[in-house]
Amino acid sequence: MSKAESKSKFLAVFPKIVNELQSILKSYNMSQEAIDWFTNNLNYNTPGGKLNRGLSVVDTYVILKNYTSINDLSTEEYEKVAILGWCIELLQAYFLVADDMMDSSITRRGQPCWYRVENVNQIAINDSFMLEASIYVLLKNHFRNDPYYVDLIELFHDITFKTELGQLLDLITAPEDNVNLSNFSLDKHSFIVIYKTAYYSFYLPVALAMYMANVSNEIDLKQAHDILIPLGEYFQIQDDFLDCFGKPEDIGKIGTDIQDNKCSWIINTALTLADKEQKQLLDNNYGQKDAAKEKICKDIFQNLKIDQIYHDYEEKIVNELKQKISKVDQSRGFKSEVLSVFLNKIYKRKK
Ligand code: GPP
Ligand code: MG
Ligand code: MG
Ligand code: MG
Repeated sequence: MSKAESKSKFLAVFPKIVNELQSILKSYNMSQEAIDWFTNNLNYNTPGGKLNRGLSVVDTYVILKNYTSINDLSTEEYEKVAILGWCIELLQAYFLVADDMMDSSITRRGQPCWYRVENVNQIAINDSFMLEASIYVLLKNHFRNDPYYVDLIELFHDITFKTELGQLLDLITAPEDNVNLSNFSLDKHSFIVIYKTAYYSFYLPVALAMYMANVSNEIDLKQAHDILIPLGEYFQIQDDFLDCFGKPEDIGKIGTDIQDNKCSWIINTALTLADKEQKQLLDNNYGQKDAAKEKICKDIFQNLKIDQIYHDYEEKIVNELKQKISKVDQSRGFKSEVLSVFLNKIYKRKK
């Protein structure tokens, strides 16, 4: 099955999920207006992205079950694993609706951020909570009778908490009113991105599929974790790179990291290379809501050849990850292919 086909098969499950969630509101006698609002929230914020995380749950499950393709799954089995995939997409939707408010972002996935849509505004806060709560409704409806039900719930709770810790660090390291680049470091950056991105984007999809495929020995979960966390760190470094050097039409969003005073990989790398004069310029221009000042920072990044350093970093980390993947112990049923598929999906990504 081609990539496009597996994406459309996955997308075809989403309207069923929307129906299922709508029926709960109906059973509470919610007004049609409330049902419509919730439906819009779900449709606007959940399916419009790359769906990498959700699709990875399905792909990982297929590999762990030794199936040759998605077509080997029965309809019920496919829907069940796809629902688990959609649960991550709902988690992601919840994070992004909230993150865009916190980051004062303008666009997401090529459309205005939800809080900027007419009449939404601060209601987006409650909408983000409802996206999160929907995860547990779906888990209860579809997994309550499975022996790993509690594992799934605990995993979602644990990873959500870790992501919120990462978001906290991200925000308090980038206060809007107090730009102080000496607060930043590459070590701090690494810590932030592991918590805010790597856990939910990389470890979570694989761990979910492992529970459902019953390949969830603690040793195997740790093997997956120990490769997926550095892989997720690499992914967020790509996100930081694309925020500054990517094209909005490719990435579907307008970069805000420089104006938002973010402790990104770009500024941290630049600070390790800048001379006194460049450091002074960065101090005076980074982290301010001013396009001309943003441009001065970007010019310094160009002069320091940050793009070349990024490409070198990418080759180095990918080789290290390949080495690690080649050493995975597959004797209990875990498969290193799960990890190499992930790596191939993100290598040299432009969006
Ligand atoms: C994205 O980082 C961070 C998250 C999606 C985690 C948000 C967590 C919450 C608890 C709300 P980012 O701001 O760099 O992403 P983007 O560049 O896509 O806005
Ligand atoms: Mg953010
Ligand atoms: Mg953001
Ligand atoms: Mg970013």
